[in-house]
Amino acid sequence: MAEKVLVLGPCGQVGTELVENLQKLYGSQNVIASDIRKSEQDVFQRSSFEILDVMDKSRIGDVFTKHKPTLVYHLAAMLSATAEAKPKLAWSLNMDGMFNVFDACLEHGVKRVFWPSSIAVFGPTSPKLNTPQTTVLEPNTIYGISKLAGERYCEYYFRRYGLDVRSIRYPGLIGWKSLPGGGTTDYAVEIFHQALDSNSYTSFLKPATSLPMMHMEDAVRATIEVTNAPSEQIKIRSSYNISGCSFDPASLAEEISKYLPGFTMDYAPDHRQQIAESWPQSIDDKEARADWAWQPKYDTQALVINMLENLRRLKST
Ligand code: AKB
Repeated sequence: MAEKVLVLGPCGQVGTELVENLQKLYGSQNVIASDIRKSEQDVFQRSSFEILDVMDKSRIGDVFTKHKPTLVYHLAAMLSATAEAKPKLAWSLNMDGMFNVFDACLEHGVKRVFWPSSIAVFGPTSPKLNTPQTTVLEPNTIYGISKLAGERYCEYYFRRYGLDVRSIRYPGLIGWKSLPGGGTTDYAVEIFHQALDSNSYTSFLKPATSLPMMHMEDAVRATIEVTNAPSEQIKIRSSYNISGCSFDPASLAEEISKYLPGFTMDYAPDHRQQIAESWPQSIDDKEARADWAWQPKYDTQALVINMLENLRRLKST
């Protein structure tokens, strides 16, 4: 039977590129996008679109009844920086949204669902370098706490109800097709836009704040690969560490200035600095590599070249 894929919350940074890839894989007619409002981007004009708030359980039921999905990607969530400004709302959206979607999967016979976790599950007491899959998890942001609770629920729903949940811990994601919103790692996307617009950027993180990062192409491929791997290969039922590259604002600026001579960077750290300092600097992803053959393609240099080339082309048309 052909897959019918429902993507909840796709109008953000990951969803835009994920939907495009799912359309290529399954056909646009077999992908349904749903979000609280419709984006004008071309990708969302090619598939059915449902206006849907994941907090509205009965509307989720209606959409499942109408489209009969066989596979669900649940992306709707509030990211780290926005969540700190609205902790109660962030908790409700991130947790209740997840319960509503997982319960709808059980009620409507959907066997497989993808749910994104984040490096935010790690906290100040986790090892900073090559942070292992299994280690101390004491996040101190509401976003991280909701992601950690979510991971425990992924494992619980699998063991208790047999729902085949697939999940990865996203690092900071960097792509040229969409903009991030409300995250701590957003500087690493903004910098490319500003570099091309004004040859300068003011970073909201300090120069030596190293964080795990990944090109969006790798992140979307990882998302599809972990979701489509044979069930018996998925040995971790909470969420997999995945690693792309790691850099800090100063070294990213140095790499950019190789291609944009004269590029200047200054620093005005804000509340996001504290969040960044609670996270790892690099990630050990050997379990993902061993279990479902995960392999990133982009290192920092390839990522910078790809971002500048594509954004330059987009900005000149
Ligand atoms: C954020 O900065 O909140 C996200 C994340 C690392 O999960 N990009």
